[in-house]
Parts: sequence; C-alpha cells; structure tokens
Amino acid sequence: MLIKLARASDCKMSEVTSESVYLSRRALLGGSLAGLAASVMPRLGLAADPSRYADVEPGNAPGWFAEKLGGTQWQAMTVQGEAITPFKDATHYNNFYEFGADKGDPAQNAGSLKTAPWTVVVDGEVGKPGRYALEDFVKPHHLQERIYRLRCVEAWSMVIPWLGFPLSDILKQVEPTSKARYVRFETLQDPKTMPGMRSGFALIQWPYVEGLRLDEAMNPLAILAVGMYGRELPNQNGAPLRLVVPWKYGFKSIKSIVRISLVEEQPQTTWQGLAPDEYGFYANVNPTVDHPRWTQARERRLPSGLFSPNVRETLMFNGYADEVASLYSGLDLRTNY
Ligand SMILES: Nc1nc2c(c(=O)[nH]1)N[C@H]1C(S)=C(S)[C@@H](COP(=O)(O)O)O[C@H]1N2
Ligand SMILES: [Mo]
Repeated sequence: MLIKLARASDCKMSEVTSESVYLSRRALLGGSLAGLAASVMPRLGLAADPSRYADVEPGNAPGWFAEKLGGTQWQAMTVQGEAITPFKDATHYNNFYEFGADKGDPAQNAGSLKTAPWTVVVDGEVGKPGRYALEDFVKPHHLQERIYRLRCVEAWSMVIPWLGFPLSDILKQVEPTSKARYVRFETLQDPKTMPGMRSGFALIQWPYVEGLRLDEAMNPLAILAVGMYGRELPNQNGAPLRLVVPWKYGFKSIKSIVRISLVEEQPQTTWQGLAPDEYGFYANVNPTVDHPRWTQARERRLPSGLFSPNVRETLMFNGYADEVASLYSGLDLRTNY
C-alpha cells in the first residue's frame, strides 16, 4: 500500500506560498536555486524508546518550580489508549522559529535562552494590570499534569504530559473589563539569544504573536504550562512559560511568553499575517478542512519511521470535541479556519 503522507518533508508551514512572501524570499536568496535545494532536503524523525517518562533528561529547575512540584495533581487529564511520545522526540523535533527553521534547530540553539529572571506583563482591558516575576505569577496556582495530544498544522502529532494550570485562573485574577473580547500573547523578542531572528526564517515579523477569543481562553482545557514530563520546560519547548491549546493546531500554543494582553479587537497573529490563505486565526484541528497544500485528514504520530510511518486519522478538534465544540456553534469552520 502506498501511503501518501509518509515523508516528513511533505508538509512545511515555512514553505509559505503567498505572493508577497514568495517575492521577498526570492530577494532574500538572490535566486531560485538555493530555494529549491532547501525545499527538497529530507528531514528524518528520530525513533526512541517509547516507554513512558523514560530517558527524561534531568533539568535544572528553579527553586519555585521544585516547591510547586510537590503539590502537583498528576494525570488530571490523560489520553486513553495512546502512548506518550518519548521525551527525546518531544524535545528534538520542534518548531520554534526564533531558534531556526529546522526541526532540530531549537534543541541545538535554545540553550542560549535566558529563562531567569523572567517577567510577564499582563495589560490591556483588565482591572488589575501587572508586571510579575515569573515565580510570583505562578505562585497562587496549583500545578496539574495534563496529558494532551499536540497536532501540528504540518500533519505530525505527539502526546505530551504538560505541567501547568488553567489559563482561566490567571484571567479571572486580573479581572477583564467588559471591553475585553480577545487575549493576545507575545513571545520574548531577543535577537542576541535567538539566532533564528537574526538569520534563519527571516520573513516572520517578530515578536511571535498569538491570540484566542476570550471564551476560548476561558475554556478549562487551555493551560499555561511551566513543565513537561515531570520537570520544568526545556528551552526548546518554550521555557519558562507557554500556552497549550490542545484542540487547535500547534502554532497557537505560543512559547516563552512575556506578555498577555486583554484586547477589544481580534489580534493579528504571526502565521495569519505571514500567509492568511494557509493559516487562520481559529486554527481548530479539523480533518474536514484541508490545508491548501496537504490533507488534514491524517497525521504522523511521532515517532514515525520513514519506512513504517505511524499514520492515524486526525480527530475533530483533535479529539476534544465534547469539551469545545459548543464554542463554535453557528460559526462556519470552513471560512473561519
Ligand atoms: N514563539 C513561538 N512559539 C511557537 C512556535 C514558534 O515558532 N515560536 N511554533 C509553534 C508550532 S508550529 C508548534 S507545532 C508548537 C510546537 O511545540 P513543541 O516544540 O513543544 O512540540 O509550538 C508553537 N509555538
Ligand atoms: Mo506547528
């Protein structure tokens, strides 16, 4: 049997096709040959021991994290009958364009990210704006382990045990005003420590920005994560604070957050700004709405070998329809992709 979706290099969000981007890339590369070479380079996934929590590299957790860990509610949510992705794959096959456009770049380059001290600003349409040291930001909240599917728009997926707390906890605490309709998130912008911003995928307008409708952000599934696999977040996975929105394509789950703003208007998000025909604001996982360049009906569950691809059907809302479908009643998901 021939399985179409076998090659890791088939679906790449960085190969955007909007005309303006195409033109600027030509200018950037000074010709088409370099572009061709880059687009046909094969990319291989790594296979590793699939036993759960095996081979987790010890981190270097800050004191506040170690303290919080003791009170963790383990397996507050799990995925039945699906194996957790090995730590090695979850930490060596990443999208974090600030550190490069190849899947191995973040693991290689994100060591330069300085995660302490770390400040998170909460501003905009809130009664209680603030500027917090990360440990103070996290202090009032109990950690929960949430084992979630992560489905990248590029048609690969993983199952990752996150450690975090509901985004709604923070939002309630800062008291959104009646004008607040969306939440806007911003990643750190520091070209000194982020080599991908200096060279790499230079077409992105930094900082990386994502957003949610306020009611989406209040859904109990949306979390802010500070750890995974029982330890603090590795830098390449978005240390020290990232969003995880499991029913949406992975690009919504913005990494290394420094700012959370409650806003009136729908924020312009990074991928939507880059290629609006390919990446929408909603980005709900939806097997019935294809990406213009590939099907979204199936996904490669990592680890997935070149010769024995681990292909599975993509589920509506990534398997979380019971929890989130009601958010979208009356919304045309074909036009609001
Ligand atoms: N700041 C920032 N956040 C980001 C990205 C990025 O490039 N920069 N990539 C996104 C994409 S496309 C995916 S699939 C997930 C990947 O998360 P992981 O590497 O922890 O699996 O992070 C998302 N968050
Ligand atoms: Mo992604």
